[in-house]
Amino acid sequence: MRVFQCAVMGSGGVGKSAITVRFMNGSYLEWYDPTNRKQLSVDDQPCLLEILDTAGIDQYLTLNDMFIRESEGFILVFSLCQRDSFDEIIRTREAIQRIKSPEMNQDVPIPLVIVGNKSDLLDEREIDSTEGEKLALNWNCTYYETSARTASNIVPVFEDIVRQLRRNDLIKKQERDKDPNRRKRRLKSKKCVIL
Ligand SMILES: Nc1nc2c(ncn2[C@@H]2O[C@H](COP(=O)(O)OP(=O)(O)O)[C@@H](O)[C@H]2O)c(=O)[nH]1
Ligand SMILES: [Mg+2]
Repeated sequence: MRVFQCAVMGSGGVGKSAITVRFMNGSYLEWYDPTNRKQLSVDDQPCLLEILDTAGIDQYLTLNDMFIRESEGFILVFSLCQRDSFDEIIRTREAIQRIKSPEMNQDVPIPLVIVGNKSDLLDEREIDSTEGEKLALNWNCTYYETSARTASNIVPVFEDIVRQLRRNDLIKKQERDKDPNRRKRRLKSKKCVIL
């Protein structure tokens, strides 16, 4: 089964762990399996999602770089009640692009979901929905407002990243099939197998 690697990133305190725990075992702020692997079915197809909750190490840039290198998809979380955390995901995306773009086709979008968390704290909002939606439009990705506390909109975030990762697999496969040199190499290697 295809295992998708996905990193949950964002400032400390925005709810990265709370969202991950909510998704992994349906509870709020409780212990969960540290392997962070969950099997789920999206559009009637099963897959394994490996989630890297970048817990408590947000400030160590080199570690973040390593997480970015190892991940295929990204869930960028900010708190709807904290303007700073919204600015932070813009910097995080720049880091992702810097690290990922040399190895990726510029035309292929990096699987990414923007998450505005703590939607239950209505009175404390600092970011309104249109700002998040505008950013998503700009980045050609999706935007969800969630609450790990009430479990609102958590599952759709992870289903969305799986769909994007699948689309990415498909684009990569189509590009490989298009490359004539690769096809030749493949045919050659097939001959070797017969010998
Ligand atoms: N009201 C509310 N509080 C939340 C929510 N998610 C997380 N929190 C609170 O924010 C704190 C930090 O959450 P945590 O998951 O540890 O953030 P992390 O540092 O990004 O992993 C928690 O102690 C919760 O009290 C949410 O959806 N709603
Ligand atoms: Mg955490």
